[in-house]
Amino acid sequence: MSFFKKNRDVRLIPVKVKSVHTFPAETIPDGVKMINAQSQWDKGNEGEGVVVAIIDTGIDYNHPDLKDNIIGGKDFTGKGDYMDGHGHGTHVAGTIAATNTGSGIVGVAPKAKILALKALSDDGTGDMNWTISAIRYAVKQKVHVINMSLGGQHSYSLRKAVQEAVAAGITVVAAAGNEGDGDEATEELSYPGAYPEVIEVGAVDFSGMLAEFSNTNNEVDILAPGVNIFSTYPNGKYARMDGTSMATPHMTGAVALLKSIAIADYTKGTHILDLTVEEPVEPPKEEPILLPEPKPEPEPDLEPVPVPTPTPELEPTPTPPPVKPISPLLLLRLIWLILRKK
Ligand SMILES: [Ca+2]
Ligand SMILES: [Ca+2]
Ligand SMILES: [Ca+2]
Repeated sequence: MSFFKKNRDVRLIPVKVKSVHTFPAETIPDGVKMINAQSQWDKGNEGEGVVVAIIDTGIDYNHPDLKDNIIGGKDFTGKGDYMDGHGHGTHVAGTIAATNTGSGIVGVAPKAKILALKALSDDGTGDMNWTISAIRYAVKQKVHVINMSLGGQHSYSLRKAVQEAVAAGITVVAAAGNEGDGDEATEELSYPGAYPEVIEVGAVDFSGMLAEFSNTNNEVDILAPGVNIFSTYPNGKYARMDGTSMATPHMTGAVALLKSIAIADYTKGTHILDLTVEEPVEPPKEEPILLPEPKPEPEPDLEPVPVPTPTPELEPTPTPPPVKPISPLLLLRLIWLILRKK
């Protein structure tokens, strides 16, 4: 692709900086309002105990609205420091976990902690290997969620790293990409977003309309606000930006809130598994019970034929078949319901 620099094969999902602001009084951004994050805060859940790795251009770790939530970081680009010299990673971080301490903005999960992994240079491009190394590092650090507002072409090693993260129990959230043509019937694919293992996030505006730039494909799982998003920006500033990059951290913050509930329950250790059904379940009426075909008894003196094992190491990953006809808008409604309702 011609817009890739030299042999840089990953890039952030391009964004438009629409305006830059100095410090506001504590503000809940419209996107955070739209997904009803407040409904979780009201129940005392602000993402406590959850660690989110943000693989991006780094983060301004001195930003007053972020510094208390950044527990560390690592540079994979050779810069030697995970400071954000671009602005993209800092903006993403604010949507996830800007602190609620009386000024600036509030992120979706204002008590979640951030691990800042710089895998894109200050010009917004990066080697695929930097991203893969960052994913592996996040797995070693046992983070709970990974946010990747970046994308590129399919790479077997990238998918393998994502699969390792998912196998380790980490939720991976990635941007759909901004190559959309405004037509939901045509596919635009960016990776890791389009891998079935990740939660792929497209962008809507504040009225819930799909953003024209948002990639569409059968692996998109959810739509979140990604137009005119207000968040943190380097040097203690704030900016409005557009992109599926901005939608993705709304979902990541929501995942952090949901994981926080699970972690709290687990840590307390007082929950007893109880599958009691309060309402008596109507027994099925005349429906015959369908039993699986009984397996034929194997001949005792025949060696079982070994099932040939697939060799995934050698095969390029095939394009996943379209299996999910569920409308992304329906899914957005679902996450709204989860966050809004008790
Ligand atoms: Ca704040
Ligand atoms: Ca399309
Ligand atoms: Ca997906």
